[in-house]
Amino acid sequence: MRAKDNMRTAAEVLVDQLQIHGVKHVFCVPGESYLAVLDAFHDSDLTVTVCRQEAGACMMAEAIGKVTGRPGVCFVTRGPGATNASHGIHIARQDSSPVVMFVGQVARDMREREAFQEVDYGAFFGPMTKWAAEISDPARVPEIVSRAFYTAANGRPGPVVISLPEDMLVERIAAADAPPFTVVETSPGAAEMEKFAAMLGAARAPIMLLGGSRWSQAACDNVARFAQKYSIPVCTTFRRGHLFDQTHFCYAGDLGIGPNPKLLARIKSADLVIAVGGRIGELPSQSYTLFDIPHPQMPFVHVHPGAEELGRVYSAHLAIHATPVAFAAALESLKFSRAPAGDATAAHADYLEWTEKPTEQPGSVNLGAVMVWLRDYLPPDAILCNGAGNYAAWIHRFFRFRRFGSHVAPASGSMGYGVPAAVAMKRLYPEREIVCLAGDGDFLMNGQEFATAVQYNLPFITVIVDNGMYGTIRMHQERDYPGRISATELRNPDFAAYARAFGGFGVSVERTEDFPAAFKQAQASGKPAIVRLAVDPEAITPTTTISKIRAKSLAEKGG
Ligand SMILES: Cc1ncc(C[n+]2csc(CCOP(=O)(O)OP(=O)(O)O)c2C)c(N)n1
Ligand SMILES: [Mg+2]
Repeated sequence: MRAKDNMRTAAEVLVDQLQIHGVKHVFCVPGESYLAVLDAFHDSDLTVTVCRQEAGACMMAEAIGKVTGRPGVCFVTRGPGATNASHGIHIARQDSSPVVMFVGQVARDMREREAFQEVDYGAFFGPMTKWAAEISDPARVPEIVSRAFYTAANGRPGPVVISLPEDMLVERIAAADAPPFTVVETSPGAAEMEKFAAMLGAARAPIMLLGGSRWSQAACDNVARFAQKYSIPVCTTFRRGHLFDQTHFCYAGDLGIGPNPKLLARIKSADLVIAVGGRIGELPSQSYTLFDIPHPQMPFVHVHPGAEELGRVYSAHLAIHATPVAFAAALESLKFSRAPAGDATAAHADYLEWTEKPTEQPGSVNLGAVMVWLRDYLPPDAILCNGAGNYAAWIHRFFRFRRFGSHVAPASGSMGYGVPAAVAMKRLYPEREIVCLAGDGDFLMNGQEFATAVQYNLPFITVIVDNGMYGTIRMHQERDYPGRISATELRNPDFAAYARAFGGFGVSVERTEDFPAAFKQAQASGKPAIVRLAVDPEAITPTTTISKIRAKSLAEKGG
């Protein structure tokens, strides 16, 4: 409880700083190492979500960071809590999402003895975070929390970990609060934009690649207007499909896993590539094969908010150190001596041809048909959350994202993300339709957060694509070691009964034509729901089957 003498505990100062920095939600698994913070939550205006495992809590914070651009916040206990949470920290790192994670720590007078659950967080998290620090002086709580927020949100965003010795948290101090942190935009210079205009004006087959973070709906709209004006094809990189309205005539497709071969051909023959926001990592670069390293073979513009990222892999013909928000705003006033001209219509036609109709699939459930139904049925502001697994290929291929922040999924390819992300999205946007898609393997990595959804009455629907295996790995296995199935089969629980046991709604679907009614039933239940889809294990991608992959591999190996 707060004292009346103007003195606050360090924990109270900390919780006050969070509110000053605009934090509304915190996600946590409690621990005795930060009881004083839990107590300070009690009198605060923060909305606290108590989770079932720290990875879930950290992924929830990451999802908030991803869609708002402001640090998502979680609290976890020392040793086991922090190491559990590292899964979410890795996602924040790879996805360039702002997260501030606070970790309980042993008392200062016990440090370095390997006291109960003691971990050196600087050493453990150091390479995965933008900053990892400990607050040993309670008077410095405002300073260090302020820096944590600036660091996580600005430049290339990422995770920050702050550890809190438990005896430090209960010290009473008279400390002045820090002012709210600000999101700092890095704007492109006039000279760079002039050069960009000259390069674009000279191009006859330009293409834009959108990715990364530091976007907003307004920035996405600016890019769409610009692309429309000059008919420039725009594609999105892995798990960033929400950066461009996929029904727009300039949308050229998804540059992720298993992209449209015509999109790859278009990029290879482009006479100008404009990469905005993303790092052009392993997936967008198609395992670093699409563009020559270090100097891309075609004129290449790289716009990125982190100075350290420019030139890290690609030495672009023009590197622009700017946030996507600032770059997109600057597009509006671009002047050309020769107007650019691209062929967006042809690019979009290729996209439509690739995605319009579901492909034929073995078995009685066609996941492509389910995705096509969902894309027509869900409102444009619905949010899809998912983790990793081959099932996601059907999302990328057949769903059509319309708005910024409508796809919340890990570019890091991390399993177990969908349910925590959906919990966070329903907490943040109770009025929006939230759908989680999960593989059977993927779901059970953090499926226990379904209990969190029930606890807080968060009615989102989880569609579990149940093929009885870790399908992605089985696919790779059949390619490399045909017929030698090893550690990829799964015996699953009754997922509909699982939902009911937690107090949610559950239904199992065996045929494509039964999916719409089941989905609507799940919606009507008003509860967190699971719709389990029985998918034939043969249906491993939208375009091939397990048997075909095996046969091809055996033929190649002469077996
Ligand atoms: C946390 C984590 N562990 C392991 C992997 C490796 N992995 C990638 S996909 C996959 C299998 C996914 O299985 P499932 O969720 O059932 O989806 P499916 O591929 O069967 O559609 C595995 C094990 C990963 N990406 N993330
Ligand atoms: Mg599976």
